[in-house]
Amino acid sequence: MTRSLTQASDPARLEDEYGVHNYHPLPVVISRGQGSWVEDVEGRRYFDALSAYSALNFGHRHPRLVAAARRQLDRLTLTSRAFQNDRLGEFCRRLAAVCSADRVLPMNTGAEAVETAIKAARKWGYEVKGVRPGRAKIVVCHGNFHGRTTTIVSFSDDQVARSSFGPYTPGFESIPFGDLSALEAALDDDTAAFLVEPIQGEAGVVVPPRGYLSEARALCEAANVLLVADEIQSGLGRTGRMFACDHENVHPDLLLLGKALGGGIVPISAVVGSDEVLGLFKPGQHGSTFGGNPFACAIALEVLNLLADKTLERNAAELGSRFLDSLRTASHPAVRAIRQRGLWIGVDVAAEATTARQACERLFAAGVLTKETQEHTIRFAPPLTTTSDELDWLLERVNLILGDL
Ligand code: PXG
Repeated sequence: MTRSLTQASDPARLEDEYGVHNYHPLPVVISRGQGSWVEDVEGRRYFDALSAYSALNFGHRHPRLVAAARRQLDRLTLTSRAFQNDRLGEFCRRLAAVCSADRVLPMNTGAEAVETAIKAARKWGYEVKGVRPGRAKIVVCHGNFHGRTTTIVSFSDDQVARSSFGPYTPGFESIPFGDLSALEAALDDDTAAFLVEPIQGEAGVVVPPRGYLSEARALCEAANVLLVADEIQSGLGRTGRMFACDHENVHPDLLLLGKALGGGIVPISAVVGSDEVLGLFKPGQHGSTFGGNPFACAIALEVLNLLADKTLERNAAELGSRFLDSLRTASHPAVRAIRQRGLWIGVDVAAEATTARQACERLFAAGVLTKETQEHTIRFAPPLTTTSDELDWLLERVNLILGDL
């Protein structure tokens, strides 16, 4: 066999040899997916307990999403924004209604939605609030994860994500997450926005103290500062409510969505907000070749249809509490802490017992795919479509492995 033929039959080696090593994946090569399950190239089945960090909230290849994609493939896929298309308006109308907002600005990736919100907030700061030219400040939180562009890593405190990528974009002040006095002290006449994840995902599913979001909302209002909620990972049913902000009845000025909005089929993100802020953009001031394309909009519309009757939210809330109860009851000695909101669970393992990476490798060997976040947190985010029987199957394996660490 020639060298190139050997390589062509080994996708893991091809990725290793020709791809860039900016990830450290588990050693599994997935070739099929359906619902909560995936299959590797050798035919082994695994439960997908990560759901592409919430991008697969509806599982793999949900039949209604695949059907919506097929219908749209047969009609129209891309126009650019040089012309209008017959799906974008309806998508904006429906998403604005779901978010009780006026306008929707569609982009593609989560990082682009965050960048868009930064631009929108600064523009509002200068043109509406009256921030001094060139002085707009955005307050963010320690432990944040908002994406990987040069501006976004500028206000990350994760050294792996940021070092060697300077010079860094100025205009951000970072304060402790969950600390209202720090927030109050940071808000001033030059502050355009407070950008926050209502629950910090990459930090380890960190849930702020009760009342934090509603108090933050009040502080922002008092200081004439926009509250920008990054719900790219927490939104669209994941936490047992449509948005994580709903747990405190908080309505942000700008809401950022991504991941699950594309139904696990396409990247589509959005900035959703008021006319006062998003109405400031004029032609030429922002855009994206693929943003608002009819293919992605058609799928996102079906995503909103899937969420409309709240069954999936309720399922996430119910199965999530069962997940928590099961782990609490088992009381594994190697488990230090469990944080849960809906089907989003962070489990801290004791440093002397194992690392989260090793625990994920053990789970993988038992047929459960998930991924560590930080050194000692295992993050579980099963699809919101997970059935009761599937959850039992999953919990049996998870308890077995956690009990054995
Ligand atoms: N905001 C939040 C809260 C996120 O979790 C982003 C923004 C950025 O989204 P995009 O679509 O630009 O990746 C995220 C992303 C990864 C990775 O592989 C990203 C996330 C979680 C885990 C891994 O870069 N979240």
